[in-house]
Amino acid sequence: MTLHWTRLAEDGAARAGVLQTAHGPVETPVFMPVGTAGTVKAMTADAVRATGARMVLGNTYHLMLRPGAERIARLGGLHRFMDWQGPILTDSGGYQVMSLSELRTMDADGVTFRSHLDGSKHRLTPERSIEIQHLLGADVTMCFDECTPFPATEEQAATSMRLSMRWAARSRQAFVPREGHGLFGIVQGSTFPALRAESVTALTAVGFEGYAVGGLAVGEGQAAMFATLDVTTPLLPREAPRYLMGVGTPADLVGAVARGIDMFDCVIPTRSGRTGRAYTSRGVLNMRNARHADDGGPIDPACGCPACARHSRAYVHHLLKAEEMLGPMLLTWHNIQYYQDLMRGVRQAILAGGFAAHAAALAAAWAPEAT
Ligand code: PRF
Ligand code: ZN
Repeated sequence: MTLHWTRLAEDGAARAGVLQTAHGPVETPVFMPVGTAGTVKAMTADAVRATGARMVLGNTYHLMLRPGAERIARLGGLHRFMDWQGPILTDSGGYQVMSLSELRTMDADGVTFRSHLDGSKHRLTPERSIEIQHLLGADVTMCFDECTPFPATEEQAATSMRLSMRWAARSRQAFVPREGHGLFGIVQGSTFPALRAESVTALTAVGFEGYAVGGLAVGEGQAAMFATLDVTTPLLPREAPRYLMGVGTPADLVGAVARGIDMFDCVIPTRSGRTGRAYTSRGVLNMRNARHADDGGPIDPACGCPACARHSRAYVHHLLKAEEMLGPMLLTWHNIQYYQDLMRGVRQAILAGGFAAHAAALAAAWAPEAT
């Protein structure tokens, strides 16, 4: 195999391991900050690394439209372009085409769409998506798929999943193996156990370096997401890393690790940082709330990020009210720091054989109304 994941420990269904990539090792379970357009929004690459993050996500869809994949390749690839020397996973574009582009037309071969930026016409096929991800220099490349909208009938979900399975086989054909680089398949099938099982069978017959669970966190709710994981992850190869795409809140992450997931990405910590929300060991805070205006204490006393180590809640609250750029910057840093600290704690608990107790302690400290 070209990309290797070593399983170090299992604790119930939870696993701890190390993914060896061309740009270094990544300890799992891992949370990957989202760097959609060649930046983890509001953070420098050095700041992202300082939180402990070792791997970030980039997006085929955004980068092909602006500044263009061939241009990034000419400039030395995405790592050099954004000065991120750690591993990069790129999403394949299908999900973003469906959620962002205009005037989409899908056929068996691929999808034609208009850019949400300037209305220009573009086409993505499995072959072109994989080519773009090569041009970007992705360490982990994702198969081109369709994220089945929710809700879907079982028939709609079956048709959509089977299309994604044909595209997965074409993605595998188009992928050029290189040491430290790998291709992940994406399981679809909505919330239907039989379809999830069929999807796993189709993907494992082709063979991938890792397996993602797609089509979740699209409105089905946490209970249905966990129920779908319960019938999906036990079918996946034990030796390969598993990635839950676009998830989630801290409670989602811990619950998914408990169900055998190793990798995550989500815009929640970055996006909510820009809107004034802080994730903490005691729950979520709205830093725009007036009750922080005179509070000289830190956002989270348990956090060592610059926002918490050097500034008060009152200062961060003021920055947000004054619409100063530093407000979203500090809160994004804090949230990414919280997610990295959360995952480090989870990894250590799995390695020590105490994951269940650790997860229960985390959940008990997350108050619905944090203070
Ligand atoms: N497929 C791809 N990217 C994704 C998803 C998916 O199903 C999701 C679903 N939550 C997020 N990102 N390719
Ligand atoms: Zn902090």
